[in-house]
Amino acid sequence: MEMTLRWYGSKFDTVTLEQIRQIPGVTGVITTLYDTEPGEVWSRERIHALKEEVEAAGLHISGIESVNVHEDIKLGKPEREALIRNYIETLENLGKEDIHLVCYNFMPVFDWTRTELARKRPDGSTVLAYTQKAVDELVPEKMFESIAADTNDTVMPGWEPERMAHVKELFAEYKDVTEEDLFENLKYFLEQIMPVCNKYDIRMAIHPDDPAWPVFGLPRIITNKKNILRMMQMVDDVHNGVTFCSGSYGTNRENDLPDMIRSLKGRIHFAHVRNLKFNSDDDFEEAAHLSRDGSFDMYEIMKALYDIGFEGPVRPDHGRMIWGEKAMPGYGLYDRALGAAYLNGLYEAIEKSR
Ligand code: DNO
Repeated sequence: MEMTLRWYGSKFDTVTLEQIRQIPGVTGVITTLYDTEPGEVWSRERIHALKEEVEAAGLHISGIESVNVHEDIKLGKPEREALIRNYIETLENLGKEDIHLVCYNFMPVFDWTRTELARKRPDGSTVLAYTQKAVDELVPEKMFESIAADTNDTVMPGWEPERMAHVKELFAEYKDVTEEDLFENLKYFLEQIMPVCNKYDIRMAIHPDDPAWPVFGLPRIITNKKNILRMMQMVDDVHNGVTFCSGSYGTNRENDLPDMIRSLKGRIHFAHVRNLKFNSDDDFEEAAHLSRDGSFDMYEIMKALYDIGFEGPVRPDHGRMIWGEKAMPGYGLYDRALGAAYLNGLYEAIEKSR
């Protein structure tokens, strides 16, 4: 496996490539063209420029997170035809630039959902947190306002203002969309893009829904073992794969994370490894990566990845905000660097004990 860090590009990230280069064992970044809109074609020139910038810093692009999927594709509207053609063109341009991993998600309207971006932990750090109660009491538009107030002047992925401007209309459009419809629309999308993925060997890695249950009455399907296996089977191609995100699948305590990893052998193309601390079944906060700071056994998660022969990129995920850092919540340098070092340590120990 290759240790990587997510990087939003020099215009958007408070963390620099030079800093990432100095984290022991980190050789690649997971990045994106953060200022593109879903549905837009990524030009080969822009991809090439991004690649050169990353390589000039002594790193390389290990994958893209994300090429976002336009809502009309998720909704299965007639407009999807042109939008899927654009998506294919983007994949083609990525393939030509020798990029072979694309993370995306199929969550309606919202990407990940948290109710607090700066909950204070006993050690004085702040973290992202979620309580079902807060969601139940909120109207979706208000959710955006409370998120926007806490972002340290950064644009949070999945919560871009342009996206939020259309929240109300989107909710109306999803009114009659069922989980079955969403599965159908995902299948349609995947079938259309598989030929280009095969041609350029691009591994698509769907990110789970976070939290792993429906929020605000919107359907959500990438939530558990049964559904993800269904998705793998419905388009049975190795390029139709998974981003295994422990922090997202782990929100549902019925998900047995090491077991899920083992059942997805060969289809996990990318891993986000982080820990959560549960205060009750529907109140959790993001902990340090260390097992004993949270509720997951990180050793078992890393061991399962090792056991299935996972060779793709892994990244520490959301970190706590520590040591006075001001950055995009979850995406500062310090705690993610600690996370990378810890995961590398676990990995070395697992490898040597085999
Ligand atoms: C949150 C991330 C997600 C993820 C997308 C992938 O920090 O885990 O925004 O990148 O869902 O498309």
